Amino acid sequence: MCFANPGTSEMHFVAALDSAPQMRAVLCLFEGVATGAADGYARMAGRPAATLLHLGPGMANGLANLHNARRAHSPVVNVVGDHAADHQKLDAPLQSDITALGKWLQGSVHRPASAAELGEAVNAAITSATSPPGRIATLILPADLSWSESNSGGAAGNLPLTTREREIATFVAQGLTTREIAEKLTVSTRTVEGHLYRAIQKLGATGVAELGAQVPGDVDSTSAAELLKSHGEHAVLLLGGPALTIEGLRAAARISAVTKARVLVETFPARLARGKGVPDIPRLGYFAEQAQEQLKGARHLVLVGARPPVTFFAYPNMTSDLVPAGASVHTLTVHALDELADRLDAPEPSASPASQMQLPTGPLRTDNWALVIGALLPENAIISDEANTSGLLLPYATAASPPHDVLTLTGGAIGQGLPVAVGAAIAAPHRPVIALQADGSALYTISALWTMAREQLDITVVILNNRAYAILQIELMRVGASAAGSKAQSLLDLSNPDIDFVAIAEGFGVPATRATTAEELTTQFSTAVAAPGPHLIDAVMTK
Ligand SMILES: Cc1ncc(C[n+]2csc(CCOP(=O)(O)OP(=O)(O)O)c2C)c(N)n1
Ligand SMILES: [Mg+2]
Repeated sequence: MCFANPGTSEMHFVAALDSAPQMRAVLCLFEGVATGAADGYARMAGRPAATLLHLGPGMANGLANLHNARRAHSPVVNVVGDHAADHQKLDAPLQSDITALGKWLQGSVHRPASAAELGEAVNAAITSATSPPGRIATLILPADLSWSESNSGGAAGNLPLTTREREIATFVAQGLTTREIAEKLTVSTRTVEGHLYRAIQKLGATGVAELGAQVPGDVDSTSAAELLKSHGEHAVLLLGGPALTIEGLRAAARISAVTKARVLVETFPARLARGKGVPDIPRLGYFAEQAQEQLKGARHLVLVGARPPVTFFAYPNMTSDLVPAGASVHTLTVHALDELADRLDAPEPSASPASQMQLPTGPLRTDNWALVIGALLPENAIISDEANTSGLLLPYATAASPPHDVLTLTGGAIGQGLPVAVGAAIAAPHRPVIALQADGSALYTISALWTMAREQLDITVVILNNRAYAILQIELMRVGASAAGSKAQSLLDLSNPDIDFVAIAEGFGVPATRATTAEELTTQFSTAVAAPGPHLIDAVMTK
């Protein structure tokens, strides 16, 4: 899978796509759409997509969503063209430091010096991107590599791993035995050994070991069980990343039920399982006061796939570190969670008591639109959630909806929601994707609509149109800035002129309607979800 916005230096790559039938290429009209789509793809498929970006400036346009992808631990392989080696020293107009951009993402940078090194560099980039927990690899390809001969001749050491070989090599590196892997994948141990043999031939044994640089836990399930038995009421389990599957959430709910430990989900998860039958575990609040309240009195904080909590921003007279003073912080690996629940003899959680939402009526407001979505969410949906201030009620509204996945804004760089929806829809073509998208953030990467139309992706976009950067209006008060005048307000207001999302969507080839009441949203959302292809609803909120 390749999300592309190419230029002259990538023309050979573009031309070669027709001889690689196994690679799908999707055109994105802005690099931030390509990189966000690669993030969404990785979150749903669990494997990397490539982006194709035009030198440093192209990559720079895609950086904000690569930053979100990094925070989501999404594996991504950026393929970035560069000038031919001889041309680089001339400081031609597009010349820039691409390596610095790759490093800025705290990822790996691979720059093969000759065509002979190409196979190895590609393999190293994929290996690096997919090393748990997932990172951004940048492969810089000088244009002349495309027109010089490769003498690598497909030597075993240069061949990329197949998905299965990579999966198995990763399990091995994580310490699983051949038998355990065979059971996990429901194949024979001989099959596992065969794949492993070929992976070792390709990567060497050290390469295989490096695949699994696992985040270590500093408590095991035995000591965590002791800790929670005696200090449960003063302990908080903070879940993140790979712990947010149905299995992880169920295990955490079981642990909480027998130990009285509180359980919270990190504020902005990359992918969170939710809905009927999935324990409805609250997320750590965005505002410091909320988070402090949720963590109050905790003497032990057990992190499972999550980072130690900090506030989003610094505020005057407020602490930035959310770990309660004096609390000890422990880390537990995600796969020890089930073990811990079993060790505690914790019974299976009872079915979630939440009941399906009733459809609201009246003018659309921040506090009723989400009930419509909650009541009508289709089976097996994927929600790309960039609803921002309009989304406060969403978790409540969807707790009893059919089981679904929620993808949130992991790195705070807005403009992620529509591109992530594109990637998710491509990774999971049989699942309906619902993009709940605040107006201001939508506009950063609005051209994602065109890719949705061109690829006929099954996405329903609901624009939460409050004609404002509402969060910044709130933040303006919170930072204690003195009474803001009209000039300050004008920077946070999106009216005058009002933005016509219906016209914009239609211009990009996406059928669109406008809803101003809950009844209209109900009808339009049901119709949009039932019909194939993309649709947009401009849900205009009453002030
Ligand atoms: C890349 C990037 N640019 C700017 C910001 C600052 N910022 C945070 S929220 C926001 C406005 C969000 O407005 P909207 O998407 O309409 O959501 P609302 O607050 O109205 O719910 C801005 C500009 C950011 N977080 N990321
Ligand atoms: Mg807004």
